[in-house]
Amino acid sequence: MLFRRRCLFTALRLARRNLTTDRKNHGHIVLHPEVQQALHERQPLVALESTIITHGMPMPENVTTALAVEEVVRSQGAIPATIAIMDGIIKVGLTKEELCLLAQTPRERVIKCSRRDLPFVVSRKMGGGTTVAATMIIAHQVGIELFATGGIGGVHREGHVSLDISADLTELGRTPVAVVCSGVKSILDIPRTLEYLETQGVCVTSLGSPGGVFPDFYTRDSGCKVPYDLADPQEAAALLRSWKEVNLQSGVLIGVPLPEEFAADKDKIEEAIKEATADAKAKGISGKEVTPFLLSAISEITKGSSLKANIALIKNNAKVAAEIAVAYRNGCG
Ligand code: PSU
Ligand code: MN
Repeated sequence: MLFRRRCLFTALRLARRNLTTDRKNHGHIVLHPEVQQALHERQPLVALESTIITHGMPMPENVTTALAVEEVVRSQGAIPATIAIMDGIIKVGLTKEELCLLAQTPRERVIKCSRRDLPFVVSRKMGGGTTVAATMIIAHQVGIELFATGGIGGVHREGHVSLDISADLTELGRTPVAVVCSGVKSILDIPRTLEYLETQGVCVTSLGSPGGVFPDFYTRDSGCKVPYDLADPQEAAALLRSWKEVNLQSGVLIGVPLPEEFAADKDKIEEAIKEATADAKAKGISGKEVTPFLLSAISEITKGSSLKANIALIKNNAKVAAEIAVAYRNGCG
Protein backbone atom coordinates (compact mmCIF):
# COMPACT_ATOMS: atom_id res chain seq x y z
CA MET A 1 0.00 0.00 0.00
CA LEU A 2 2.75 2.35 1.06
CA PHE A 3 4.75 1.33 -2.01
CA ARG A 4 1.83 2.02 -4.31
CA ARG A 5 1.32 5.40 -2.77
CA ARG A 6 4.98 6.19 -3.18
CA CYS A 7 4.85 5.18 -6.86
CA LEU A 8 1.86 7.41 -7.41
CA PHE A 9 3.61 10.28 -5.70
CA THR A 10 6.70 9.85 -7.87
CA ALA A 11 4.59 9.65 -11.04
CA LEU A 12 2.75 12.82 -10.12
CA ARG A 13 5.99 14.60 -9.32
CA LEU A 14 7.43 13.58 -12.67
CA ALA A 15 4.29 14.68 -14.49
CA ARG A 16 4.47 18.01 -12.71
CA ARG A 17 8.09 18.47 -13.60
CA ASN A 18 7.33 17.70 -17.24
CA LEU A 19 4.81 20.50 -17.30
CA THR A 20 7.47 23.16 -17.07
CA THR A 21 10.34 21.43 -18.83
CA ASP A 22 12.64 22.98 -21.37
CA ARG A 23 13.19 26.22 -19.58
CA LYS A 24 16.86 26.13 -20.46
CA ASN A 25 16.74 26.33 -24.18
CA HIS A 26 14.70 29.37 -25.07
CA GLY A 27 17.06 32.31 -25.01
CA HIS A 28 15.55 33.52 -28.27
CA ILE A 29 12.13 33.93 -26.67
CA VAL A 30 11.05 36.86 -24.51
CA LEU A 31 8.69 35.89 -21.72
CA HIS A 32 6.34 38.43 -20.18
CA PRO A 33 7.32 38.69 -16.48
CA GLU A 34 3.90 37.43 -15.43
CA VAL A 35 4.29 34.34 -17.63
CA GLN A 36 7.81 33.78 -16.38
CA GLN A 37 6.59 33.91 -12.80
CA ALA A 38 3.67 31.61 -13.57
CA LEU A 39 6.05 29.06 -15.11
CA HIS A 40 8.36 29.35 -12.15
CA GLU A 41 5.57 28.92 -9.61
CA ARG A 42 3.81 26.24 -11.66
CA GLN A 43 0.61 28.21 -11.95
CA PRO A 44 -1.94 27.15 -14.57
CA LEU A 45 -1.18 28.75 -17.95
CA VAL A 46 -3.08 28.90 -21.22
CA ALA A 47 -1.32 29.81 -24.48
CA LEU A 48 -3.24 31.83 -27.07
CA GLU A 49 -2.47 32.27 -30.75
CA SER A 50 -2.19 35.53 -32.69
CA THR A 51 -3.03 34.76 -36.35
CA ILE A 52 -6.58 35.17 -35.18
CA ILE A 53 -5.63 38.79 -34.31
CA THR A 54 -3.52 39.59 -37.38
CA HIS A 55 -5.40 37.67 -40.08
CA GLY A 56 -8.50 36.02 -38.62
CA MET A 57 -10.67 38.96 -37.62
CA PRO A 58 -11.19 42.57 -38.72
CA MET A 59 -10.40 45.63 -36.59
CA PRO A 60 -11.65 46.37 -33.97
CA GLU A 61 -13.09 42.93 -33.18
CA ASN A 62 -9.61 41.39 -33.30
CA VAL A 63 -8.30 43.53 -30.45
CA THR A 64 -11.45 43.54 -28.32
CA THR A 65 -11.68 39.76 -28.63
CA ALA A 66 -8.00 39.18 -27.84
CA LEU A 67 -8.30 41.29 -24.68
CA ALA A 68 -11.59 39.66 -23.68
CA VAL A 69 -10.15 36.17 -24.16
CA GLU A 70 -7.23 36.99 -21.85
CA GLU A 71 -9.75 38.24 -19.28
CA VAL A 72 -11.76 35.02 -19.51
CA VAL A 73 -8.62 32.97 -18.79
CA ARG A 74 -7.84 35.12 -15.76
CA SER A 75 -11.40 34.91 -14.44
CA GLN A 76 -10.93 31.13 -14.15
CA GLY A 77 -7.72 31.50 -12.16
CA ALA A 78 -5.21 30.83 -14.96
CA ILE A 79 -2.62 33.06 -16.65
CA PRO A 80 -2.99 33.86 -20.39
CA ALA A 81 0.07 33.79 -22.65
CA THR A 82 -0.64 35.27 -26.07
CA ILE A 83 2.18 34.33 -28.43
CA ALA A 84 3.33 36.52 -31.34
CA ILE A 85 6.44 37.82 -33.10
CA MET A 86 7.32 41.50 -32.94
CA ASP A 87 10.34 42.94 -34.76
CA GLY A 88 11.66 39.41 -35.10
CA ILE A 89 11.41 38.70 -31.39
CA ILE A 90 9.26 35.78 -30.31
CA LYS A 91 7.11 36.90 -27.38
CA VAL A 92 5.19 34.76 -24.95
CA GLY A 93 2.71 37.00 -23.16
CA LEU A 94 2.03 40.45 -24.60
CA THR A 95 1.40 43.74 -22.86
CA LYS A 96 -1.87 45.46 -23.69
CA GLU A 97 0.08 47.98 -25.80
CA GLU A 98 1.81 45.21 -27.76
CA LEU A 99 -1.48 43.48 -28.34
CA CYS A 100 -3.07 46.69 -29.66
CA LEU A 101 -0.05 47.42 -31.85
CA LEU A 102 -0.20 43.94 -33.37
CA ALA A 103 -3.93 44.24 -34.01
CA GLN A 104 -3.50 47.60 -35.75
CA THR A 105 -0.65 46.58 -38.03
CA PRO A 106 -1.95 46.31 -41.61
CA ARG A 107 -2.14 42.70 -42.82
CA GLU A 108 0.44 43.20 -45.53
CA ARG A 109 3.03 44.21 -42.92
CA VAL A 110 2.60 41.25 -40.63
CA ILE A 111 3.22 37.65 -41.66
CA LYS A 112 0.84 34.78 -40.97
CA CYS A 113 3.46 32.64 -39.36
CA SER A 114 3.36 28.84 -39.34
CA ARG A 115 6.27 26.41 -38.71
CA ARG A 116 7.95 27.05 -42.05
CA ASP A 117 7.76 30.86 -41.66
CA LEU A 118 9.44 31.15 -38.25
CA PRO A 119 13.11 31.34 -39.35
CA PHE A 120 12.49 33.95 -42.04
CA VAL A 121 10.30 36.23 -39.92
CA VAL A 122 12.82 36.14 -37.08
CA SER A 123 15.83 36.72 -39.35
CA ARG A 124 14.21 39.71 -41.08
CA LYS A 125 13.01 41.13 -37.76
CA MET A 126 9.43 41.18 -38.99
CA GLY A 127 6.12 40.94 -37.20
CA GLY A 128 4.17 37.69 -37.22
CA GLY A 129 0.85 36.33 -36.07
CA THR A 130 1.45 32.73 -35.02
CA THR A 131 -0.88 30.00 -36.32
CA VAL A 132 -1.89 26.99 -34.26
CA ALA A 133 1.22 25.15 -35.48
CA ALA A 134 3.67 27.95 -34.63
CA THR A 135 1.97 28.69 -31.31
CA MET A 136 2.25 25.01 -30.34
CA ILE A 137 5.97 25.00 -31.13
CA ILE A 138 6.70 28.10 -29.07
CA ALA A 139 4.43 27.09 -26.19
CA HIS A 140 6.21 23.76 -25.99
CA GLN A 141 9.64 25.39 -26.08
CA VAL A 142 8.84 27.38 -22.94
CA GLY A 143 6.94 24.60 -21.19
CA ILE A 144 3.27 25.57 -21.68
CA GLU A 145 1.13 22.56 -22.45
CA LEU A 146 -2.36 23.88 -22.91
CA PHE A 147 -3.49 26.16 -25.69
CA ALA A 148 -6.90 27.59 -26.60
CA THR A 149 -8.02 28.76 -30.01
CA GLY A 150 -11.11 29.01 -32.22
CA GLY A 151 -10.57 26.33 -34.80
CA ILE A 152 -7.52 24.61 -36.19
CA GLY A 153 -6.56 24.33 -39.84
CA GLY A 154 -7.29 21.09 -41.66
CA VAL A 155 -7.62 19.36 -45.00
CA HIS A 156 -9.27 21.83 -47.37
CA ARG A 157 -12.21 20.85 -49.50
CA GLU A 158 -10.64 19.25 -52.57
CA GLY A 159 -7.48 19.06 -50.48
CA HIS A 160 -6.88 15.50 -51.62
CA VAL A 161 -6.30 17.02 -55.07
CA SER A 162 -4.61 20.32 -54.19
CA LEU A 163 -2.72 18.88 -51.18
CA ASP A 164 -3.78 21.96 -49.22
CA ILE A 165 -3.46 20.41 -45.78
CA SER A 166 -2.75 22.70 -42.85
CA ALA A 167 0.60 22.35 -41.11
CA ASP A 168 -1.47 22.45 -37.88
CA LEU A 169 -2.26 18.75 -38.42
CA THR A 170 1.34 17.56 -38.71
CA GLU A 171 2.28 19.78 -35.78
CA LEU A 172 -0.33 18.04 -33.64
CA GLY A 173 1.40 14.82 -34.62
CA ARG A 174 4.85 15.96 -33.50
CA THR A 175 4.51 18.47 -30.66
CA PRO A 176 3.16 17.61 -27.21
CA VAL A 177 0.67 20.42 -26.62
CA ALA A 178 -3.05 20.02 -25.92
CA VAL A 179 -5.22 22.24 -28.10
CA VAL A 180 -8.73 23.23 -27.06
CA CYS A 181 -10.81 24.35 -30.05
CA SER A 182 -14.28 24.18 -31.55
CA GLY A 183 -13.22 21.40 -33.83
CA VAL A 184 -12.37 21.99 -37.42
CA LYS A 185 -13.88 24.77 -39.45
CA SER A 186 -16.69 23.70 -41.70
CA ILE A 187 -14.91 25.51 -44.55
CA LEU A 188 -12.72 22.39 -44.53
CA ASP A 189 -13.19 18.72 -45.34
CA ILE A 190 -13.89 17.42 -41.84
CA PRO A 191 -13.91 13.63 -42.43
CA ARG A 192 -10.57 13.80 -44.24
CA THR A 193 -9.16 16.07 -41.54
CA LEU A 194 -10.07 13.49 -38.88
CA GLU A 195 -8.52 10.71 -40.98
CA TYR A 196 -5.33 12.70 -41.27
CA LEU A 197 -5.23 13.34 -37.52
CA GLU A 198 -5.63 9.62 -36.92
CA THR A 199 -2.68 8.91 -39.22
CA GLN A 200 -0.66 11.48 -37.29
CA GLY A 201 -1.47 9.69 -34.04
CA VAL A 202 -3.28 12.63 -32.47
CA CYS A 203 -5.53 11.82 -29.52
CA VAL A 204 -8.76 13.49 -30.69
CA THR A 205 -11.53 14.02 -28.16
CA SER A 206 -14.67 16.04 -27.64
CA LEU A 207 -15.62 17.75 -24.40
CA GLY A 208 -19.19 18.41 -23.31
CA SER A 209 -20.44 16.70 -26.44
CA PRO A 210 -21.83 13.27 -25.51
CA GLY A 211 -21.17 10.39 -27.88
CA GLY A 212 -18.05 12.05 -29.26
CA VAL A 213 -20.05 14.25 -31.63
CA PHE A 214 -17.40 16.51 -33.11
CA PRO A 215 -18.23 20.21 -33.48
CA ASP A 216 -17.59 22.06 -36.71
CA PHE A 217 -16.83 25.56 -35.52
CA TYR A 218 -20.00 27.42 -36.53
CA THR A 219 -22.34 24.57 -35.49
CA ARG A 220 -22.28 21.98 -32.70
CA ASP A 221 -22.48 18.85 -34.82
CA SER A 222 -20.25 18.22 -37.83
CA GLY A 223 -21.92 14.89 -38.50
CA CYS A 224 -18.60 13.25 -37.59
CA LYS A 225 -17.75 11.40 -34.42
CA VAL A 226 -14.45 11.15 -32.61
CA PRO A 227 -13.46 8.09 -30.57
CA TYR A 228 -13.36 9.66 -27.11
CA ASP A 229 -15.59 12.09 -25.30
CA LEU A 230 -14.73 13.86 -22.07
CA ALA A 231 -17.54 14.80 -19.71
CA ASP A 232 -15.89 17.82 -18.08
CA PRO A 233 -12.58 19.65 -17.52
CA GLN A 234 -11.68 17.22 -14.70
CA GLU A 235 -11.83 14.29 -17.08
CA ALA A 236 -9.76 16.28 -19.56
CA ALA A 237 -7.16 16.98 -16.86
CA ALA A 238 -6.99 13.26 -16.03
CA LEU A 239 -6.43 12.48 -19.72
CA LEU A 240 -3.60 15.02 -19.87
CA ARG A 241 -1.94 13.44 -16.85
CA SER A 242 -1.95 10.03 -18.55
CA TRP A 243 -0.78 11.65 -21.78
CA LYS A 244 2.27 13.00 -19.94
CA GLU A 245 2.99 9.62 -18.40
CA VAL A 246 2.76 7.81 -21.71
CA ASN A 247 5.16 10.45 -23.08
CA LEU A 248 4.18 10.25 -26.74
CA GLN A 249 5.59 13.61 -27.84
CA SER A 250 2.46 14.23 -29.89
CA GLY A 251 -0.53 16.48 -29.29
CA VAL A 252 -4.05 16.15 -27.97
CA LEU A 253 -7.05 17.81 -29.57
CA ILE A 254 -10.07 18.69 -27.44
CA GLY A 255 -13.14 19.73 -29.44
CA VAL A 256 -15.63 21.90 -27.56
CA PRO A 257 -18.91 22.82 -29.28
CA LEU A 258 -19.81 26.52 -29.30
CA PRO A 259 -22.60 27.61 -26.92
CA GLU A 260 -26.02 26.71 -28.35
CA GLU A 261 -27.28 30.29 -28.57
CA PHE A 262 -24.50 31.26 -30.98
CA ALA A 263 -24.73 28.25 -33.26
CA ALA A 264 -25.35 29.14 -36.90
CA ASP A 265 -28.07 27.71 -39.13
CA LYS A 266 -26.41 24.74 -40.85
CA ASP A 267 -27.95 25.32 -44.29
CA LYS A 268 -27.22 29.03 -44.31
CA ILE A 269 -23.60 28.56 -43.28
CA GLU A 270 -23.14 25.81 -45.86
CA GLU A 271 -24.48 28.12 -48.55
CA ALA A 272 -22.12 30.88 -47.43
CA ILE A 273 -19.16 28.48 -47.46
CA LYS A 274 -19.96 27.27 -50.98
CA GLU A 275 -20.24 30.86 -52.21
CA ALA A 276 -16.99 31.91 -50.50
CA THR A 277 -15.12 28.84 -51.77
CA ALA A 278 -16.26 29.48 -55.35
CA ASP A 279 -15.22 33.12 -55.00
CA ALA A 280 -11.76 32.09 -53.73
CA LYS A 281 -11.35 29.76 -56.70
CA ALA A 282 -12.47 32.41 -59.19
CA LYS A 283 -10.04 34.93 -57.70
CA GLY A 284 -7.16 32.44 -57.74
CA ILE A 285 -6.64 32.61 -53.94
CA SER A 286 -4.22 29.90 -52.85
CA GLY A 287 -1.80 28.77 -50.15
CA LYS A 288 -1.81 30.59 -46.84
CA GLU A 289 -4.26 33.23 -48.12
CA VAL A 290 -7.11 30.72 -48.38
CA THR A 291 -8.17 30.55 -44.72
CA PRO A 292 -8.19 34.33 -44.05
CA PHE A 293 -10.00 34.94 -47.36
CA LEU A 294 -12.73 32.41 -46.59
CA LEU A 295 -13.22 33.65 -43.03
CA SER A 296 -13.74 37.24 -44.10
CA ALA A 297 -15.89 36.32 -47.14
CA ILE A 298 -18.17 34.17 -44.95
CA SER A 299 -18.45 36.95 -42.40
CA GLU A 300 -19.53 39.32 -45.19
CA ILE A 301 -22.02 36.87 -46.68
CA THR A 302 -23.59 36.12 -43.27
CA LYS A 303 -23.62 39.85 -42.44
CA GLY A 304 -21.37 39.42 -39.44
CA SER A 305 -23.22 36.56 -37.74
CA SER A 306 -20.34 34.12 -38.37
CA LEU A 307 -17.98 36.61 -36.76
CA LYS A 308 -20.23 36.74 -33.68
CA ALA A 309 -20.15 32.93 -33.49
CA ASN A 310 -16.39 33.02 -33.92
CA ILE A 311 -15.94 35.44 -31.00
CA ALA A 312 -18.30 33.49 -28.73
CA LEU A 313 -16.60 30.17 -29.33
CA ILE A 314 -13.09 31.50 -28.75
CA LYS A 315 -14.14 32.95 -25.41
CA ASN A 316 -15.82 29.70 -24.46
CA ASN A 317 -12.77 27.65 -25.45
CA ALA A 318 -10.51 29.93 -23.41
CA LYS A 319 -12.78 29.38 -20.39
CA VAL A 320 -12.74 25.60 -20.81
CA ALA A 321 -8.96 25.53 -21.35
CA ALA A 322 -8.42 27.59 -18.20
CA GLU A 323 -10.67 25.22 -16.24
CA ILE A 324 -8.65 22.27 -17.52
CA ALA A 325 -5.37 24.01 -16.65
CA VAL A 326 -6.58 24.65 -13.09
CA ALA A 327 -7.88 21.07 -12.68
CA TYR A 328 -4.59 19.72 -14.05
CA ARG A 329 -2.58 21.75 -11.56
CA ASN A 330 -4.79 20.82 -8.64
CA GLY A 331 -4.49 17.14 -9.49
CA CYS A 332 -0.72 17.45 -9.60
CA GLY A 333 -0.57 18.70 -6.04
N1 PSU B 1 -9.61 29.79 -37.61
C1 PSU B 1 -10.15 31.02 -37.40
N2 PSU B 1 -9.35 32.08 -37.50
C2 PSU B 1 -8.05 31.95 -37.81
C3 PSU B 1 -7.48 30.64 -38.02
C4 PSU B 1 -8.31 29.61 -37.90
O1 PSU B 1 -11.33 31.15 -37.13
O2 PSU B 1 -7.36 32.96 -37.88
C5 PSU B 1 -6.02 30.50 -38.29
C6 PSU B 1 -5.34 29.68 -37.19
O3 PSU B 1 -4.20 30.39 -36.77
C7 PSU B 1 -4.92 28.40 -37.88
C8 PSU B 1 -4.70 28.89 -39.29
O4 PSU B 1 -3.78 27.82 -37.31
O5 PSU B 1 -5.75 29.80 -39.51
C9 PSU B 1 -4.67 27.79 -40.30
O6 PSU B 1 -4.24 28.28 -41.50
P1 PSU B 1 -3.79 27.29 -42.67
O7 PSU B 1 -5.05 26.56 -43.06
O8 PSU B 1 -3.26 28.18 -43.76
O9 PSU B 1 -2.77 26.38 -42.07
MN1 MN C 1 -3.07 25.73 -46.48
